Amino acid sequence: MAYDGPYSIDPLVASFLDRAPALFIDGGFVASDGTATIAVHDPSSGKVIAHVPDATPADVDKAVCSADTAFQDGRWRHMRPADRERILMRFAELVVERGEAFAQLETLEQGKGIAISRMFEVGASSEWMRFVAGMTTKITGRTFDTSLPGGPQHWTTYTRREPVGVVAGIAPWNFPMMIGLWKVMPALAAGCSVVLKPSEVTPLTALMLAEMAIQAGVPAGVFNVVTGFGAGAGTALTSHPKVAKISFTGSTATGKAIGRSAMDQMKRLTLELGGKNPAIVLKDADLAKVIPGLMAGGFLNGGQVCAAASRVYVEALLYDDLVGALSAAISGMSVGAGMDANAQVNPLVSAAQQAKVLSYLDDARSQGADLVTGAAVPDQGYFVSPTLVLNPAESLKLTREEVFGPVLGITKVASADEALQRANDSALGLGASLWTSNLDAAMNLTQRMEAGTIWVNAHVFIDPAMPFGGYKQSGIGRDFGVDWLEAYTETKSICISH
Ligand code: TXE
Repeated sequence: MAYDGPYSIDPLVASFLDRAPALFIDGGFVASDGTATIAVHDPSSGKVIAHVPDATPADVDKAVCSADTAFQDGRWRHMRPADRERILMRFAELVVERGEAFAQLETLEQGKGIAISRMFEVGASSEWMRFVAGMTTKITGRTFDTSLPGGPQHWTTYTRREPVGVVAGIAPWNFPMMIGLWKVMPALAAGCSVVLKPSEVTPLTALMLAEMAIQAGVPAGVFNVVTGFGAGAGTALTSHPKVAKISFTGSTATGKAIGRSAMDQMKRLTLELGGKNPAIVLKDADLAKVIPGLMAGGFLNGGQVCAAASRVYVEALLYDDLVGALSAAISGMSVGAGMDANAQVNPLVSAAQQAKVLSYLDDARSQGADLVTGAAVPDQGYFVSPTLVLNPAESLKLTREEVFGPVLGITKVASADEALQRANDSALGLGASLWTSNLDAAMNLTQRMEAGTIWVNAHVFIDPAMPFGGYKQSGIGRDFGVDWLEAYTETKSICISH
């Protein structure tokens, strides 16, 4: 449908929306088998900007079979690694060349600030893409001596790493493009085929990405996209017998459900789930670093970040200064649509997410919690004002559950030990930060904090070289790092007697 919003948009975005996005199967856009569609909304206005198909089980089967055929005939995995690497590098270049269109499309469907879309969804994504593309030529096994009868001179034994097969990538709506690429790129680098299902809330950039991959030279069938709801298309995809591996990012509840069903067919699994991420501020911390660090850590993308800071434990000496500075910062933020480059507070992704976040705040208010609300937000669109909750009681839902919105709890503690004990008292363990200028404290506490990533004097920074994933119920497995492709390959031992 034609875009009729208030912003002047890139012609590539306009023509993409005009074309009525369809499923992407076997190298091109195809109509769904069924007639049901899903409306995509602009979160700043609530207006519908596109419709995508709600894929049927038959559509999903078609996509998986296309991926499986491509895997079985070897059109991708048997290609010379140097050629695959070049194609994936070209894919990254095309994403950069179309960067403005990708950034705008992401902002239009997700709501985040256009500068954040440019910086993360395009800029950071392209760095991840190149990092992974380079791994295509560096997949290695090992040789080793065994103690089998006759001695090692009569045996040659080694391992090969082979692509696992068809990968189902299930992506969430907070960073749809970047997280989608975190599923697609390692799968492709390893030689797998992939079917990506973006969130029903933000399905558009995944479809544009698939088009770019084909233009870059990825063969038809190797990268497919199905759009649809989790309960329908998502379940059909993750339970499909021809899917060998699932890579999922999303809520802990859905991750657990997918994990249970994956076990029936022993599918390989990477789960990156929710966080309730603490930030410990010691009395010797430098507030000039803490304030901007927690503003970014807590409010980037409206707090819709799995590693976002959500529980701050601050030693008493700094409590008043910290609360004062953060209160002033949130009240002075400018508010507006993501397409408005000057707006610092942008809408949340959906009416449902807005209602969910507001319900946590209503619960806190009804229990007498002390709330500091930031800049006023408009009624139209899915806005929530950045909010501090001072010394939230343990009984509040927002103290223990992932809110996934612009809400930061700040608790005064008597000591570093109390902060550590409270920080670790969670079923989740994705990220955590420590703010201090005391090296001994940093060395001691980083070893005792329970999370997959610990930042010191920073929060929420991630990098392709740095493994990322969760302790406890925040997930299984790690993304990124030099071992990333292990999760997309099987180890085969070869044992030759001679
Ligand atoms: O998540 P889901 P939703 C949290 C956040 C949010 C809540 C719900 O708190 O409010 O989760 O959001 C697909 N089989 N996070 O409902 O259900 C779904 O279509 C296969 C945190 O969007 O986890 C989407 O593509 N797939 C999180 C993806 O899973 C299924 C980021 C994520 O949806 C499925 C997003 C099923 N049975 C939300 N059910 C983070 N920590 O990064 C759903 N899906």
